[in-house]
Amino acid sequence: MPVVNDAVKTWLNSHIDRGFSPAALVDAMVGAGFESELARATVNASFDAADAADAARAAAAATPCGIEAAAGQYRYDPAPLAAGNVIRACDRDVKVLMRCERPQIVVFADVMSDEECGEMIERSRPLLKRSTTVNPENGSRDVIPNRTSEGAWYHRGADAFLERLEQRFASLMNWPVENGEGLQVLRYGIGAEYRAHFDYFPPSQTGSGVHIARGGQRVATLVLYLNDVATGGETFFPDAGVSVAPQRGGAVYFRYMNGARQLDPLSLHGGAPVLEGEKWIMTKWVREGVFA
Ligand code: PD2
Ligand code: ZN
Repeated sequence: MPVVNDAVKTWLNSHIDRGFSPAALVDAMVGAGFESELARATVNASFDAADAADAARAAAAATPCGIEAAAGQYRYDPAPLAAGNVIRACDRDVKVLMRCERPQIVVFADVMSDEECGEMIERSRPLLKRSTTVNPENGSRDVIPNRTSEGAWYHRGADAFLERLEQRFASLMNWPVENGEGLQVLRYGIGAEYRAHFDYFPPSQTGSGVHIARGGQRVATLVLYLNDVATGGETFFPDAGVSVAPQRGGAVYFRYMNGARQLDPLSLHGGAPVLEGEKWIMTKWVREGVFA
């Protein structure tokens, strides 16, 4: 007598997806030698599981902000990034130094040249203003002690130099350039930090709505390091036990929303206090839809 193993379940799921009826699948299993009660129970259980998955997908699609997954419930579907140890990103070969699967983190070297990093720093120096964060209640941008950097924002495609960088980052992340927010450059002096936070807009916070309305939820972040930091300033993921040291021209990518619009609580991260020297970074946040 055959047994119900993973291969049988996979076969059942694929036939349910293709529209076969429960009766037809029970008949097929009985024809293959399964006992009829077992066949009926197995087919019913597979239909129940498929219905539950459909309902979860529909709920996620109907939820404007996505769904913050409970610990251990986030499903790690494949990130859009290319495989391999070197990724051709438009006009540049980028080295992959580290990949972490849970949460999804990739560390890169050689994303930007020394000259490009220097240019971004010099352009930004006169524009810096104290950084803000999104107010959880009303969505306004407030100065708070958790984030003590200074920053400058750039409109997407503001000039040819920025456009070229944006094309490269879009190619590296394999995500449309139109879904990217404008670049933001940040400077951290000694002691400055960005305490642990999420880059996605938490669905439970009313202030998230106004931000989601423009391009949908954030799905991933690319943090580019514009200088070497003598001590401190790491990008850390406290619940994953991962810490990335800034290296000029390198970057860290992390992805926190999957295709079912679940949000990954393991993507909690921060910028550690700078202990010596200063830290310059540039961030590219990307949305699920076009950010206009
Ligand atoms: O400063 C950092 O390393 C950092 C890391 C992750 C900054 C941010 N996120 C951010 O500005 O969101
Ligand atoms: Zn962040």
